[in-house]
Amino acid sequence: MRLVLINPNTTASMTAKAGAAARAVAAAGTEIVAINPAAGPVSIEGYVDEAYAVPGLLDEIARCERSAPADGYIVACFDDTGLDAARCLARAPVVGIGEAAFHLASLVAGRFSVITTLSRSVPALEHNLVKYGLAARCARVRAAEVPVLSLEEPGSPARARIGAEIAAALRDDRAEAIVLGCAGMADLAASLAAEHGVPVIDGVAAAVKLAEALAALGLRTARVGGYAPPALKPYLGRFQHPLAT
Ligand code: 5HY
Repeated sequence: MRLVLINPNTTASMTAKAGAAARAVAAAGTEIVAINPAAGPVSIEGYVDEAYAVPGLLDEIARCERSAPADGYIVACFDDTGLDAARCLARAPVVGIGEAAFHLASLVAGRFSVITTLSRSVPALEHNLVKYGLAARCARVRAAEVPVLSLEEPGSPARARIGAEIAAALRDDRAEAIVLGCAGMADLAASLAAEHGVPVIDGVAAAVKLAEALAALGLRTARVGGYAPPALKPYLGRFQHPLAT
């Protein structure tokens, strides 16, 4: 099976990191292809970055669907940026790393806390938890106050700040598990779990296993209702309809 992981931001080192984290857990017969758009924000921190990342994400999905459709797609941004629109374009299942992580956390703990990067990213994650029906299982969405790209800098204080928030979550939130709220944290899950003695869920790994499961079960996104393919129509200005040939 072939899974395409799309990092919606344009930082290649994050794409490579997410691809490595995906390959580390992929089944023997699963090929992981990790890509990112050439245009768009270098990191997604809040609503405006999210909005400007979506066209690039959808263009990558549409390109894959035209040239080499995947057996599953992974949106490797913890906000699940553009996830619903991506499901309208792809025949195969599309799994967001945020949604995947929340669901797996709910299977191993009664209460979990999320540690994301900046405070401006928190409301979008809280909204997603309500949308996915898991808000009652999440004790709190915390921000370590680390910029997304600081996770790419060797020697940055990011890991220490994430660790401090984990300790606070276990102490103050009664959290029983931790969800890492950024694709750029994918390489930290195992060491943080060992350090803190609780399950620490990385959304990239969670999404790979859920995408494999959906593909193996032959489950594809429903083509009726909200995820029906978009009607062809003119798009004036800089954007082209993703299904226009
Ligand atoms: C992510 N931003 O996973 C999110 C996390 C965040 O560029 N990749 C990003 O901070 O919202």
